[in-house]
Amino acid sequence: MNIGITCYPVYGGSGVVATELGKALAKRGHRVHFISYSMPFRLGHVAENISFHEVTVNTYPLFEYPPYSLALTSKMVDVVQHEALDLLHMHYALPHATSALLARQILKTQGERVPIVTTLHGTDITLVGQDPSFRPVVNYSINQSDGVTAVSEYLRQETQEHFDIGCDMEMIPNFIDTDRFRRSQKDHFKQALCPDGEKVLVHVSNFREAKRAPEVVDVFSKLRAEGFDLKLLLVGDGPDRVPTERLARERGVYDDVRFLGKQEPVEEILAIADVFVMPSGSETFGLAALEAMACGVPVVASNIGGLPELVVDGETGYLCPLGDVDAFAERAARLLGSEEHQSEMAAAARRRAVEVFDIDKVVPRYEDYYERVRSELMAEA
Ligand code: GMT
Repeated sequence: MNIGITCYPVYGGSGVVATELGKALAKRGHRVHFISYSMPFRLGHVAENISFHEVTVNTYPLFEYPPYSLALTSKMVDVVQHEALDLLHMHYALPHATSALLARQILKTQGERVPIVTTLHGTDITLVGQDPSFRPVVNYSINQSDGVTAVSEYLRQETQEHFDIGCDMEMIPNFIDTDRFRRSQKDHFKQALCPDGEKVLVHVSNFREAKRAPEVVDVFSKLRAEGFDLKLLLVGDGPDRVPTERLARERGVYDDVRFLGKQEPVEEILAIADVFVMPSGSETFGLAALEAMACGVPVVASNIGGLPELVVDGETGYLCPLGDVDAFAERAARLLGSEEHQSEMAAAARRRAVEVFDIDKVVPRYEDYYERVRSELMAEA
């Protein structure tokens, strides 16, 4: 199949998922065309079967807000026509699905019909999409897409609850390359960061408010106060990084906390982790937690959103009430305090990642869905 993919190229889990999906589809023999304002950061270099079509928006004195979504539509029309695309797959409803719908209308006037699949990821439904300034557009874009998928059952239900949905939605979970994300020996790294064999707590996020990163420092401080020899590695960057640093100083644990910033080979850091902490207040799926699980790291997470679909409480990690720092510290202590318990949960976490979320199991579900959407359209025509 010849597939166009649009996503946010530089930030967020939706861009990561879209890019990894495109790469996997290309490996499986499809031709994949990324259409966006810059090269998706996870793409690396353009490989066989993959092309990148850059959307440029010309400025003009009248345009206080240059209309990116319209330039995106024009580029989609161009790529569909010149590359003979069979389907457009939009990641994140705003504005991608809306731009694609307009492209579909324009192409229709020229006798062409391109199916549009929209994948809902998170804040396009739970936050931004519910803002009155966007809600009618998101509602319309979901209902008018030829196919709609959501990355968790939770997100599917949230969409149904908060929008007027008159179409079916398919749940296709996010996935992980379990060959890349696996436990590997990183003894030098471990030795450099933990010279006295300390255990390692890890948190990976974009340090936005919803991630509640300062709570990770509180959990860490409690564990230190209980006598655990421990280091904390914080990966990523964002608005809450400075407050998190400040809190680490206030709690007197700053010397044992490493702020590593944005790191691409995150699996190398996860290779030395003992427990992954995710105290998020909002998470439709929690891709970072899946990356940890694939690397055999038990996850202690908030019992919210799509996280219970990922973390099996008491088996692959623990789920705690939102904001309950004591509960987070107590569950982490259970793991850190027993090698046997930790390694059982680590193995169960890896097993769940492989059995349920492996890329080779999930990507065919997208292929099947594309086929279904296309054949339904053909049947209608
Ligand atoms: O809002 C974000 O943090 C970014 C957002 C995105 O769409 O780029 O992430 C969402 O999508 C990810 C990939 O499907 C999920 O793993 C995240 O849980 C989800 N984030 C939230 O729901 C806050």
